[in-house]
Amino acid sequence: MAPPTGKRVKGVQIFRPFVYGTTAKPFDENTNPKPPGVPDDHTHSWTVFVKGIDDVDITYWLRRVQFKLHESIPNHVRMIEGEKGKPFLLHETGWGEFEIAIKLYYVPESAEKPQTLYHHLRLHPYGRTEEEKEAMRLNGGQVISWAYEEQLFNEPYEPFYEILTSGALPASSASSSLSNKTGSKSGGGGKGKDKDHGKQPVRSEGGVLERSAMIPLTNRPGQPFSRETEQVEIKKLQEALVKVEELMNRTKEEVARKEKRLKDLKAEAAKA
Ligand code: SLL
Repeated sequence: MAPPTGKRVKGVQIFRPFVYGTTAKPFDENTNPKPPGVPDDHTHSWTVFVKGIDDVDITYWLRRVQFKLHESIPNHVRMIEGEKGKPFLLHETGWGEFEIAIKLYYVPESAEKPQTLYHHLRLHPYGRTEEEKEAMRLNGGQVISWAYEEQLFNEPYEPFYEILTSGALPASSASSSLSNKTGSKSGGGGKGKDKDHGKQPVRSEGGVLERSAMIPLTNRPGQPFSRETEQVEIKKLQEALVKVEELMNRTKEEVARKEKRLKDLKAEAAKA
């Protein structure tokens, strides 16, 4: 970790979205033939990754990623160095599921300590219903287990703030009517803002641009994290809330009925 330089930008929190997870595919003579040298007991090829939403570059804040695999795998601790514009990924083959420790190493300017995420490698779809299982399948029988996450940088050092917020867009495109304010979360008291230097990143075709903190507007195959998904989730939560309220009301009525019955019984007992 490099010594921090400059001052922290007070009251500012900057978040950068990213996706991590695994994609697995069973070996199959036609669709996914087993490469030579792969042990007989291996049933799947799989990939674990960390990448930007819509594949935007994230190497300007994330320098390297360490994937710690199951100890049965030769060389089970793997370090992947960031290459600009490319996802951090690792291809493997195997037979079993296990938990992968994903350790994120930030760029030295951030002066941030590494952080570890845990992700379960899924080779087989799971779910309570066939529908849920099917939702984990992508074209060609791939099993996906992906998660959306936001990396939060709280009061970044000035030089890192510059790195985080510069270069998102060519200045000329900043005036488009499609422009959309970059994602930001305010710090305590609500005074902080991620202004991205006043640039207004433009979202095109529901996609996002390099260094932006925006989420795509719509889903596409292989890109399930979007405002659209968010709206669907919000709707589900609202519907669930209505159900919970219904249930609560019914329970309250039931309690009231029982209390009345108890009172009646007591009154009867007192008379007798
Ligand atoms: C299980 N607890 O029993 C887990 C362990 C280990 C998976 C899974 C080995 C690959 C290799 C492999 O797939 N290990 O030898 O390269 O399901």
